[in-house]
Amino acid sequence: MKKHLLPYFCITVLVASCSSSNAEQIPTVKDHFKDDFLIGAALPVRHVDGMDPKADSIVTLHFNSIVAENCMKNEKIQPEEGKFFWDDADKFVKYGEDRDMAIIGHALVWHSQLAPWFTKDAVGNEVSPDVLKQRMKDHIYAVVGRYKGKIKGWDVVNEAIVDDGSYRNSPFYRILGEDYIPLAFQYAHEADPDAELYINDFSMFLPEKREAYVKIVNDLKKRGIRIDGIGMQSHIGMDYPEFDEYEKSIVAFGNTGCDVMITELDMSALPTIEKGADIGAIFRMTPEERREALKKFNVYPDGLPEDVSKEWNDRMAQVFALYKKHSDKISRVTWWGTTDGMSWKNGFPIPGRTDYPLLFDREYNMKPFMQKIIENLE
Ligand code: 9MR
Repeated sequence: MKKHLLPYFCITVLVASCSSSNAEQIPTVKDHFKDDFLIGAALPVRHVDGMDPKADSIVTLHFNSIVAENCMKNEKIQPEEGKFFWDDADKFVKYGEDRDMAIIGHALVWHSQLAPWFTKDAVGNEVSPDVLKQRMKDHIYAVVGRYKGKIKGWDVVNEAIVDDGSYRNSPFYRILGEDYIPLAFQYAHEADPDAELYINDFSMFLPEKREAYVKIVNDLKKRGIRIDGIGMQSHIGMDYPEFDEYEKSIVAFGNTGCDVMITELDMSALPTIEKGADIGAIFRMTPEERREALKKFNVYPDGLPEDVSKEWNDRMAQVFALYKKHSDKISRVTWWGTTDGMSWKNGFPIPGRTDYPLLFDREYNMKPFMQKIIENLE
């Protein structure tokens, strides 16, 4: 850490571990960007349960938006037909309400973490279009309805398009075709007419995905169906995306009239194995391949070397300069987690890696690039 940043770091830790009463006296990330965009974090259940008090202090101090990392996903919230598990989602929403945060719901219609019963009949065949429509409607009405007026916006459809720009061959697409997207948005709007509604995906910097989403969004708008935001997940790496492609997507999405949201930001400091965020990649390797890959690609198990840390921080500073440049289009920047130790990236695409992708390190220190930004040293 640079010497001139040390006093700030000490104050942050002090304030973060005390009451929030002196929080206004130091620069915070959310205050720094208050005229630009919301600053969010994805929260796991253990955070909301109070099992990580230091992370709790950080989130309370520096963030003004939260999103449910897992607890609102289909398999968690309706594991069996008609049997809902609300405890974790209720606690998550209360956490955000208590702190007056913009609460984001994630995700209503997604092929992954989908309860096995949802698209199947009693003997395991895919259900008819009418049955799936009814199940989608019931699910969305129940979940969105329960938190009506409390959730600012929902990721309604997640990861609908694959890298070549075509529709993902998900059960939703197989059974209902392209119509499943407008239907999901329609049901969500009916369930809470005031909630914002978003479409969300990874690798949004790819020209093929850019084009596909601009078309989907324009089609929805032409049909008079509400859509407020396009979520660019932004699970990025040291060697991707190229900034000009990333910027082209921000501009193209902004030009649809929707808000652009950076919804799941993290940047792996490790060699890239898999550019997307398709969790299935983990299971495509045999245990032997995984062991080999771990040896080869888990390159900083004991800490990030100074030069790599500098490179990571320099690149993140550029990423935030890009967001700032387009703050007229970007309404929220959400990190997919708080501290490096709790990131999903430690397990993707090989379990057992030690990665450094988030805004705070394993000792709860803010990364230097952001300290410089909020202290106006950049
Ligand atoms: O961070 C989430 C991780 O804890 C889960 O195991 C994983 C399962 O699919 O989902 C992660 O979050 C994903 C998000 O919901 C959608 N975009 C990709 C994210 C990273 O996989």
